[in-house]
Order: sequence, then C-alpha cells, then structure tokens
Amino acid sequence: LLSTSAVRSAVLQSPHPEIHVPDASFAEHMMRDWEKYSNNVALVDGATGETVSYSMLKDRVIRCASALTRMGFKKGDVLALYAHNVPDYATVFIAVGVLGGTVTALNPLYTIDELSTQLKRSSSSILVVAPSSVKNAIAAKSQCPNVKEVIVFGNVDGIRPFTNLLEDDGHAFPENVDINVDEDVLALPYSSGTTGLPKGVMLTHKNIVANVEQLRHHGVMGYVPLSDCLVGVLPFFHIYGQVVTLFTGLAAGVKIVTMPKFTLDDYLHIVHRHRATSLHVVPPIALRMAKYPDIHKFDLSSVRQVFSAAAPLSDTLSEEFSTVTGLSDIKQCYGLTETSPVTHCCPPRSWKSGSIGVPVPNTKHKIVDIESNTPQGPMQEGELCVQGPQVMKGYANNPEATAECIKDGWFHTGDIGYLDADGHVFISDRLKELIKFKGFQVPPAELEAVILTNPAVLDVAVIGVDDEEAGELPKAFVVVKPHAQLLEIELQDYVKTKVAPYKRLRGGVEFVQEIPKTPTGKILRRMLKNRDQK
Ligand code: 4UU
Repeated sequence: LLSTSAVRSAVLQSPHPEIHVPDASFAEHMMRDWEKYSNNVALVDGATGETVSYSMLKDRVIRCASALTRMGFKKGDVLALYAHNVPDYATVFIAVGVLGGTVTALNPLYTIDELSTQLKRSSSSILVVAPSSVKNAIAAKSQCPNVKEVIVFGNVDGIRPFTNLLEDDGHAFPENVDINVDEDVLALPYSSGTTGLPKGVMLTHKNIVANVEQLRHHGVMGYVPLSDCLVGVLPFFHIYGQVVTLFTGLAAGVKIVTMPKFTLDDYLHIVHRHRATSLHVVPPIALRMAKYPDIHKFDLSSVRQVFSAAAPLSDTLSEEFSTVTGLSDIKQCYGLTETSPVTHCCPPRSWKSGSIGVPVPNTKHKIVDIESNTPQGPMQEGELCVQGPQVMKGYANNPEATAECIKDGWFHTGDIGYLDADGHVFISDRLKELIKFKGFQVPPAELEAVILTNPAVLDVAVIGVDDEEAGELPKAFVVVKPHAQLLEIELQDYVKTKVAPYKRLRGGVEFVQEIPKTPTGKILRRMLKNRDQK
C-alpha cells in the first residue's frame, strides 16, 4: 500500500498556473471581446467564400435569438443541429445559449433512424438542417411529435429558410434570461461512454466556458487575436471541432474558414490561400498529408502549430508528418465528449512524441489500478482519471451511468495509460468497449442492437480491429440461427441501410458457434480481440 503522502503525490496538479474561469454564460463569454474585433473576419464559408465579420455575427445572433423567441423557443428547450460546417452553425449555437436553451448536434450523415432516436431522446423542439438533409429531417419529424419546426440553411421549397430568421428585426431579443452557469445545460452531445448505447452528455455553460479559457491559455493553444487563422474542417457536431476550433477560435477573435466536407486537396488549398496558422487534425488527416505526393505544391509556411486528438497518433506517423510536410511537430491533445473535451495537451516547449502531454490549467489527474482503484506510481499502467471544471454535469436522465464514471469527484476516462517521471501521460490502451473509426465514436452496443434485428442472427458481438488509416474498423462476430443462412456481404449490406457510413462493418464478419460471455451475460470483448489478433 502507498503511504498517504505517496498517494497524495500520485494525484498531480496541472503544471500550468491556475486561471480564472468567469461565471459568465456561454453567449456572454463568447461575445465579451467582440467590440474589439468588430469589422475583422470571424468566419469564411470555404465553399462559397461568404465572409462574416464579428459585428455581423453579433447582429445575426441577436436576430436569430429574437426569431427563435417568436417561435416560442425558450429557456430549457432543445434545438437539434443536423448539418455540416457552415458559418451560421455559430449563430445558432450562440443564439440558443442567449435564450438559456440547449443544442444537441448530430452528424448530417445519420440515417432517419439515428436522427429520430436522438431527436426523441433529447426532446428537441426545433430541427435545423442542411439542404441535403431535408428529406431525412421531414421523415424523422413525422416520427417525433416533439419536433415542431424544421429550418434549413439554404433554400428548399416548403421549408423555412434560416435567412428568414436573420430578417427578424431583433425586437424580441430577451435582455435578461436568468442562466445558472453551473446547472443549465448548453450542449447535449451523445457519447456511449464506457459501455452501452449513446447517452446525452450534459455540458453546462460553465463546462464550455472553462474549456474555452483553458485552451486560450498561452501554454495550451494560445491563439493570437486578429492574426490567427484556423480551418474549421473537423465537424462542428463533434466536440473537437465545436469547442476547440469554433468556440475557442471565436472567443479569441481569430478567423475561421469553414469546410463542409473534407477532401485533402480542398483542405490544403484553404490552408495555403487563407494562410492558416493553427491546424487541428485527427490522425487519419495527418496520415493523408504525410502520404500525399503533391504536398509540396502548397505553401504551408503560415502554419505555426499542429494539434492532433480524438485517437492515438503513433510516433512513426508524427515523425513522418513533420519530415514530409516540413511543419512543426504535432502536439497531441486528449479529451472526451464528457470533458468538454480537452483535459490534456502537450506543452509547447517540452512535448514528447507519443505523449498526450500534461493536464490543461485547473485540471488534476491520476492513474489508478483498475482493480483496487489505488493511485499508481510513474511508469505503472492504470486507468486515467481527471478532475476539473470541464467535467460534464452527468448523463441526461441516467444517474446510474453517471455514477459509474464519476466516483468521489473523479471522472474515470475508460482509457489506460501511464505517467512518465516528468508527469507526462502516455495512453496505451482502452478499457472501455468503444470503437473509434477516424476519431468518430462507434458504440459496439449500438451496432449489436442493429445486427440483432436481422432475422437470421441469433447472437452477435462487435469489436474494433486495428487499421493503419482509420485507427479501428468495426468487426462483427455472429452466431447464425439454426437452419438460417447469412453471407458476410448480406449482413454488411443490411447494416449499411441502418447506420451512418462511418459505422459500417468494414472490419468484416466472422461466423462463430458462440459468443464468449461472463456468467452474468457480459460479452468478453477482450477475448474476441485477442483471438482476432492471433
Ligand atoms: C488516444 O474524441 C474526443 C475528443 C477529442 C479531443 C479533441 C480535441 C480531445 C482534445 C482536443 O484538443 O471525444 P470522444 O468522446 O469522441 O472520444 C473520447 C475518446 C477517449 O476516451 C480516448 O479513447 O477518444 C480517445 N482519444 C484519444 N486516444 C481522444 N484523444 C486521444 C488521444 N490519444 N490523443
């Protein structure tokens, strides 16, 4: 057993100085300094070239909040955003924040089933969509009586255009909505957490404001107002693009060029043309850049720093990236939807290849033994636990799942790692069942539920198999019903019709006699994984 002082020293503070996190609401905080930035560019639509200045953005927020109020949207209501990246993503989010409402964001590639599931669970009353998603939106609305109105970015016959909200005179803008920053939920993204189906993650105004300030700290991402330029290529529906690029960028007064869809060529053109200074990538983008023969045709000299997060970045890729692109070393960051998201980031001068760095300001961490929950010493593996103002309030309507991951004030990440002698963290494995395809969450339980609806399937287990490009690919182990017949391709096609493209069974299907389980019926995923690797 560790002595009390050793236990205490195994709980480590962030090496950064403590920062002040204001008690402001999200919208107040986002717009706090916008007077200073007024005519500077806030957002550029990378697809159309449309430019929005900070003063225009503020004006749009006021009109949008006023129009939403006229539509009956008020404090406690939920708006669903089902769209790819466009400048008005920010308008909607901040306007909902002003009103004390909640935004639940969805992947625009979600199928009707996936869309209506989240619309129902989140009790959304308004749905804002991209033109390409209108068909799905209408179909889902007919299944969700809670959804009162569909609004479209752009123009589609018969659907209220978002520009209509921006024509509002702003007179219904509520001046004083009472917001409790520690309690009121601003964002409700969905995450499967340690196990099971996706759950609503309640992120309060304080959670998001805290993470924005933690990231703005000069030793973390330290954007420079009015001179930095970011590329909004990672989707704003995921917590990474949403908080790290969009919110933190706008609070800091930088320019953000939004991209509706990633293609390597478009991305590099935008970096080149707009002189981007900080890049936020996921390992698959870093890999594509490192392997791109035409990379030298682009001028990347404006780039000052590159961050990677959402999935592990190997040493080899990190080095290859720097050699090929001539860019600075990639700094890894780490976090989860449940932590708004960032808890760790590599410090600028003392970064280590393969490490996720140190806790961001106002954040503590420890590594605990999985069985005994006691803190581990340096170089000893265990579960990474964190504490800080960015940790979610809890899972919506799910106190059991909340109690399973927040224990004694510590958030248990479900990731396995260790600290080196300098207190830098290395993630080595995942304790939880989650699969990550290109940084996106693929909850095995969700795919298992879908596969079980196939009439030929008796039992199933889904795991992630390693893949150089995507990180992991979902693979199903399937027990077929007696006398039934099922081909691998038939099941893959079946799944294709039910889930978003990134959740498809790209890792294949293996037919087995039985799924290994514990006496209580829990799937022994580790056993399947080990068997698969042999
Ligand atoms: C190994 O992916 C995220 C949040 C990502 C993020 C973004 C910007 C972190 C810091 C940042 O600056 O959230 P989720 O909820 O989709 O997935 C969380 C899981 C973690 O539990 C871990 O398993 O994603 C994995 N993960 C990582 N794994 C996240 N970052 C890393 C990393 N290395 N750097």
